[in-house]
Amino acid sequence: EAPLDWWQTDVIYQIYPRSFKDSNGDGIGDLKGITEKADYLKSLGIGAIWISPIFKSPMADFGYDIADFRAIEPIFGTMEDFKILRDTFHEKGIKVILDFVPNHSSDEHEWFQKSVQNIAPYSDYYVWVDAKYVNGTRTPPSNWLSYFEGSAWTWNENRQKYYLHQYHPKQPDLNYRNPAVMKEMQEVLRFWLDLGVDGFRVDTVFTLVEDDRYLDEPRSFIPGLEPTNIGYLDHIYTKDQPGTYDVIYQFRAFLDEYQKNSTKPTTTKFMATEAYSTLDDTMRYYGNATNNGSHFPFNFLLTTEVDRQSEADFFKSLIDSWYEKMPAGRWANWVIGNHDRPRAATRFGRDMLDSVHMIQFLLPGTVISYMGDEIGMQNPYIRWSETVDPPGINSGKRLFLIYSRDPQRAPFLWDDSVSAGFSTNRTTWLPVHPNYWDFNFEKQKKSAKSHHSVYKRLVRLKSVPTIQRGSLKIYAPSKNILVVERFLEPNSLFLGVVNVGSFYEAFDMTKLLRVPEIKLSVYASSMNSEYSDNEVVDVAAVKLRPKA
Ligand code: TEU
Ligand code: CA
Repeated sequence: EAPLDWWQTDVIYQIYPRSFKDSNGDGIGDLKGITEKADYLKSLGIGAIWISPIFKSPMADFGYDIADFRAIEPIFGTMEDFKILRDTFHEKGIKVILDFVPNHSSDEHEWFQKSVQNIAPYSDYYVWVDAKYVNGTRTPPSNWLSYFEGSAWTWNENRQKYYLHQYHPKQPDLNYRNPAVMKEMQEVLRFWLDLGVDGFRVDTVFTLVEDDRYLDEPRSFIPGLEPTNIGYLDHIYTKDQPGTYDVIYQFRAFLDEYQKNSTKPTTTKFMATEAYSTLDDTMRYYGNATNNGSHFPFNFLLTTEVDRQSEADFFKSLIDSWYEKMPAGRWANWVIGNHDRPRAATRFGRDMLDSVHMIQFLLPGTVISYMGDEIGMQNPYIRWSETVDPPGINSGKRLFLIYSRDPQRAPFLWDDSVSAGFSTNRTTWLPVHPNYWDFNFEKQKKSAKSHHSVYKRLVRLKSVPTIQRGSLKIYAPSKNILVVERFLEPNSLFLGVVNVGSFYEAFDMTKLLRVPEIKLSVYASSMNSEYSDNEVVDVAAVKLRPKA
């Protein structure tokens, strides 16, 4: 068996840079702040950081609208600050992964400015389409919707055409039918690879290419949605189109080529793709027999499909489905949260978070963690008047709590000082969770049963051979009990037993212990587990607290 590579063994930790650590007191996190926390991250045991976009941006989508793919946004610091960050983490053996946003640029990007002026070669860098005229009135080419509410088309007087934006009007979609665009974006990859970055998280890949007949999409079967809401239509022409996969294969080929041609010995240049797609469409991002796709497409099953109400057999079939559908020879991964979804500790509850972490870490595949989940941060309530996220604002006063992503982006809770130690400024770009004085990292640091301590132990567990390459079997012996079994020949067995229900349970593990002489120890005792470490457990009646 080939030895596992870094992106298979290392835990990847996502940093949302505006909210991790503010070094200069302007209330917004920055690169120096991240560098200041390098020791914190090293002690967590993670092996790679993925930093959400840090590039020049007017911040219409808080960095996912990029005005210069090669420049650092001044709010975050300078190129010098980036190089110091890179060196600091590399010296500690931590890889640095950047966000790569190929679907769109900012409308303030030079390419778009020139495209609007119809200046060669930029005229066709974006998706420009003629208007349709209905009874003499100008209408968009199709009924396509933006992920941020309303039409995906905006009229441009100068071009006398509409341009496509699957997200914000300030995020025009790039046109991958134009080979020059692919070239440009590969050069962006080269720029950062030359600067020593280890890989990329590729943003919103399912929207890269659209059907160019610009036909209307049919209504979805989801009831009760406003006609301006993205869920109102079935995205048969704008999502996971065949051409999209070719774009991904070309990015991957570029990374592999770069690595091959590199004169210095180098570690694998990695890419993970982000797509909220059906399982079948998601799997296609891995590639096929002729082309490699991404090293892995993010697995959002534990992010979007389960919550604290889910029963054990549902967890089981969901988890099994990933391994069943994953193409042979590929590598799995598990995500429980990110800057776009309500936090794991909010969806599952803090009483269940450690169990969910245990499931995530015990499963074969790479773990990707969202900053703050290691201490069980929860979504704060953020008022309408404080809301800044476009889908929150655009969905209006009545619905913003459903669509705003601000709460999961609130600042990291470091300690009980001003603004939770995130900033010296009392005013921060998003409010600090009001419970920070009682709930923060400092407070958890010393307790062996804190979320933080459990998380740290799970990171270490991830380097155990049985967890890295043992076989997997999942059992749901009752509606409340979920068992994750990992086994490595000849006799190494790990059993993760989780009670997802709301009643105390006594669980008989005798049958599962198919290796006769086993020294049982509770590896990770969560804050609400009945056991302490190394306690001898009566295997015939393992006591399980609710959600633990
Ligand atoms: O997200 C793409 C995505 O698929 C979404 O879940 C989207 O954020 C959500 O539906 C909008 O409410 C990526 C980034 O992670 C996200 O932060 C960006 O806003 C988006 O792409 C555009 O770049
Ligand atoms: Ca697109």
